[in-house]
Amino acid sequence: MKRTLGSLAVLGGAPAFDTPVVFGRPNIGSRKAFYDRLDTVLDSRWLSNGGVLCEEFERRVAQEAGTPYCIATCNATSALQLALRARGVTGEVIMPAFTFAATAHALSWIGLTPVLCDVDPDDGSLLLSEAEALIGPDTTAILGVHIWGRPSRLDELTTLARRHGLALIFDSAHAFGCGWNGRRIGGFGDAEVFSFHATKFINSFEGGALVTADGELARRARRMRNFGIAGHDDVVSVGTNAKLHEASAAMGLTSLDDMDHFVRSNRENYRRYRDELAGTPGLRLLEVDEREANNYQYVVLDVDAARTGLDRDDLLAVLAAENVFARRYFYPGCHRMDPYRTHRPFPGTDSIAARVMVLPTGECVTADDITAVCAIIRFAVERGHEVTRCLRRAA
Ligand code: T4K
Repeated sequence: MKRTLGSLAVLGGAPAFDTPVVFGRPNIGSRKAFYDRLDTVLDSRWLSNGGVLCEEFERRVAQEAGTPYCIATCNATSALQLALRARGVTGEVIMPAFTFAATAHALSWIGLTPVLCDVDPDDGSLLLSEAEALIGPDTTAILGVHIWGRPSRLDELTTLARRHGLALIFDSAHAFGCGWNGRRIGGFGDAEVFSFHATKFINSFEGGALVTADGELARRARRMRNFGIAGHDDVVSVGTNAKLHEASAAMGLTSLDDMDHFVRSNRENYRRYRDELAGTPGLRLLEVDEREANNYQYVVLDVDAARTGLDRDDLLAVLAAENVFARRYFYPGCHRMDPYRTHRPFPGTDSIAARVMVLPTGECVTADDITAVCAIIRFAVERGHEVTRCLRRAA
């Protein structure tokens, strides 16, 4: 328990945790189920190229997402590119500046131009009026992002895209298992893309999936995933290698087996953080709208430095010294990254990117860990101005 400023590890005290408490530690699921699946794969000597586990994974992802078609891929970045290519997107694509670099990279890497749009500083969702103003003669698509699994103004974006005849793709990397108004994320727009990277709610080590209700788009994307080959050796389109191999599918299936348990434990962690931090001035845990279903993979803490006296980065440093590794998700916004730098102002993105952090959660984080982490956060924030002064003096 921290009772004096000097007891904070960042100011010379002993760290609260011997073993690091880390954001992004994957949930693993049943090792036995995983090893059994791997044995099946090895016995079959069919390791990739649309193996039985990959096909089973696709069926189960489609079922969870409530979509008729699923194409599993080696990661979400490739799945985004397949979706864009298969939908025939060209020229400019409007996307939020507040996202991981992969959203913009997916576009640039295949010769599309990301047109960055500012976001609502409260929840990180695309600013609709600005998005509409950015539509020009070369715009062919909008790429929405369900940041932290929070549905991205789905109804409004659907209307906007329809009104302007634009394709609508969703980067749903964070949003597997999430929903909006009784519908699963996965069934919106022309296509949606999930990530199954190790840090995601469901993981296949690395992996992704494109889901869609458009059979023709799905057929094209499936072909492009495998070098544009139709049948055995007939190359009928450009393509890439974006296949999900069987070991990854084995992990993805094992992770899916425990999906309900992962949501429950994530939700318990979220509620514990919320209760522990409730009433601390200047701190706000991002809430889930009652129209949403969420996987609770991201516990997002918003730090209002004007009220706490301690800004987000200093709070991160305080926690890191205690062996608690929270993360800035996402910083600094694509508009401040070298490949996408622009001189237009992005006040919403700048604001939220400076304020939020994601806290450690998942099955590796215990209830006692959360109680202890929150005690450190409360103490540091209650003495925020003094902590800041000490940190500046020490620098
Ligand atoms: N769109 C959005 C909105 C995304 O956030 C992402 C990816 C994509 C698209 C593209 O999806 P993929 O193509 O990756 O499927 C990670 C991931 O590599 C990336 O998938 C993810 N988003 C991005 C936000 O984060 P880093 O740079 O944060 O990873 P790293 O190594 O710093 O790890 C983060 C935390 O997780 C650390 O605290 C360590 C912990 N960790 C990580 C791994 C990999 C573990 O404990 N175990 C692990 O195995 O990139």
